Amino acid sequence: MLSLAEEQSRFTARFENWLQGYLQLQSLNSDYAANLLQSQSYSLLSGGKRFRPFLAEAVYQLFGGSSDATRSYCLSLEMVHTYSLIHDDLPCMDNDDFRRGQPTNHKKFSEEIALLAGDGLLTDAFFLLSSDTQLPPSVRLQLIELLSSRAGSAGMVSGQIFDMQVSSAIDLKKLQQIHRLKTAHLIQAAAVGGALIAEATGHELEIINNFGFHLGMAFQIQDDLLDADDQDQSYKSYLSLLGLPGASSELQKHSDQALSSLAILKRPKTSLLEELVRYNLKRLI
Ligand code: GRG
Repeated sequence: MLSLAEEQSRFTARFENWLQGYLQLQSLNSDYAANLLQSQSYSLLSGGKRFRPFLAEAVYQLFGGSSDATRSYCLSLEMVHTYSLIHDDLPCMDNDDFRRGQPTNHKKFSEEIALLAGDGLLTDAFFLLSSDTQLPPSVRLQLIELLSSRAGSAGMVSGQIFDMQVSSAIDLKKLQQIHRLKTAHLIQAAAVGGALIAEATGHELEIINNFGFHLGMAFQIQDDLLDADDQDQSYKSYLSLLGLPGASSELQKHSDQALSSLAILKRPKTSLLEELVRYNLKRLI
């Protein structure tokens, strides 16, 4: 059995290959503005961890999947994630100059191009999914429903609005809602999507949905702990509301609940996902 690091590096090589192939195909389309593709490629290829695609693939494999069937879903997840980061960095949102140690998309290109790069990525993600003839039409439809509901108005977008509106008087309930919508929703969609592609049962989907929620919340709390020095975020984090012991205990609680969900599944190959939960507890980026 391979370790998590080996599985991750194998998957990342496959994913980068899928992404290069996808971008190359787009470059052949003379209707695709060259600077738009350049700006999208810049953000898609700027060193993301590929956490959501890897999670989708790991869940797919847990339920016996072994082909390249997750390709379009993994690409779509990363495209939606990348759009959200590009738009989040814009001057009208967080107004950030750097992401992943490099100039943000609007700094490198322009505000107009960054805005449109995000619009294109979001829309193209659903074109890619809907036109993937490797997947049965019913699975494609379920994936589109899942991803659009998690990323849409009553999902990540409202999460962003609640985040913009909070004041220093924020309470834990509001912070949990923001984290659930902004972060856990997409991570949950990655996990459930992998199970849908592997055609898991309704009961299994429910358990994976629960697993994805707790992993997503744990991922965000860890992000808060890693961002402890970020002055802009200082009052809207688990750290400021609960202190280090409280935030660490919430992180552990969600991680334990994610692990308990896996245990309920009674599947033989849960160890990769268990390792992923433990990796999040220790990650440094
Ligand atoms: C603009 C509609 C809209 C939404 C933006 C996702 C989001 C909402 C904003 C990004 C800022 C942020 C801190 C979101 C929380 C989710 C999160 C931890 C994102 C970073 O994900 P990683 O660590 O990023 O997977 P990499 O760089 O590895 O891809």
